[in-house]
Amino acid sequence: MKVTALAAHTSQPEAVRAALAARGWEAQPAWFAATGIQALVVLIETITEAEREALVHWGAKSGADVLTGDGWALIAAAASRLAPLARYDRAPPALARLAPELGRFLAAHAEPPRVWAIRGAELPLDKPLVIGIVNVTPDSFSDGGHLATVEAAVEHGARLTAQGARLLDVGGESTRPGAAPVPAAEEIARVVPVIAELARRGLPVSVDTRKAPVAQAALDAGAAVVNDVSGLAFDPTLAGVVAAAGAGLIVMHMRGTPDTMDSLAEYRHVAPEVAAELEGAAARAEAAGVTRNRIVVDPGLGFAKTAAQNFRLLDELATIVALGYPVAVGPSRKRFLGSATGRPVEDRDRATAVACALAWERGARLFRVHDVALTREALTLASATTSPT
Ligand code: PMM
Repeated sequence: MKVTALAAHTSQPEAVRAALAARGWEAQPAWFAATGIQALVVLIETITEAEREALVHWGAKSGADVLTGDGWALIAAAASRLAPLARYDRAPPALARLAPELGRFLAAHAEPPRVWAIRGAELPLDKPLVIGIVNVTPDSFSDGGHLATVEAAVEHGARLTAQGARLLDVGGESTRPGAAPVPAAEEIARVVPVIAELARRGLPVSVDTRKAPVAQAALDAGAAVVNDVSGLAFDPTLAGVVAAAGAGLIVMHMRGTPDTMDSLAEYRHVAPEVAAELEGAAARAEAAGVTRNRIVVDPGLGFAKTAAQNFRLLDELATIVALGYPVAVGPSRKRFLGSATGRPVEDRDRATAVACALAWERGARLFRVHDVALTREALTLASATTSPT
């Protein structure tokens, strides 16, 4: 049985909390009550006919809306009304299979992750966490060839940190559509001197790579995070390297390789399908020993998605957030922003900042961007608007 939360992007709980607080309720019970009455929509798939009948019966009794078809049901109800279905002692026996999945989802909804454990540190997620991009590639789509020397790359990283980046993502292989693969030795030669110097200066670094030998060399040079755009699909030994180092891991969604991904952008409903594939990648990471509190998931905007699919995914980001892992997004300067604004790649930083603010509202907590200062300003405004005071 598979449970997917359909996007419920709304600031309703905060409004309810404020109403209760204004009437004398203390902070904790007010928040608990506010999240309890929030309306959720949950899609349940691969159910039996008996389970479907039991759900319809339960819906009629409990006043929840249940829409069903062959092998699936969609339930719309307040979180507190759904909660009994996640309890073995309260759920109808015919729905016992639903309890563990629904329980995981409701727990993540009530208590989203507040910190991300990386190697040697815990990064708080109560405020937006901006990741600055340091590409040391000759051919990345927006900034390839800009940082031709180690010194230039390190100075760029230091500048992004001064602008508010909490992590610097160093990449040595372009992943733009159709990009040629780079041999591991070449990628290591590009990234390691930059990572070593940034780490020596005490700046937290992540390495953007799909390859275990590159990840290992980067971790040896002082990286604290591995950012894998292939979602552990390219090199099955990568997760083991991350686990052994106790590093943080970003698993991003894509299909195929940069060479083939554009032809694989076929979805019936993009957000639940990306969520399911990301959940599989995170499970592979955990099976290899990466602990749950070290994993961040990223829907991979621009990777194996059309412009329309990227916008749909951005709007339905709460479906990815409902997996219970912190969510990162990387819209920076991408084609789908150009398709909406008509702006060329060198003039997409404002659109990037707006996309990040929209993603924050929908539950994303980490933002991988080129222009840190501009995005940080937009996110400061977004988080000032949505965070409880
Ligand atoms: N995008 C790019 C590269 N790495 N990593 C994550 N986690 N998320 C992304 O969206 C992402 C990424 C491509 O952009 P670039 O060539 O400008 O670095």
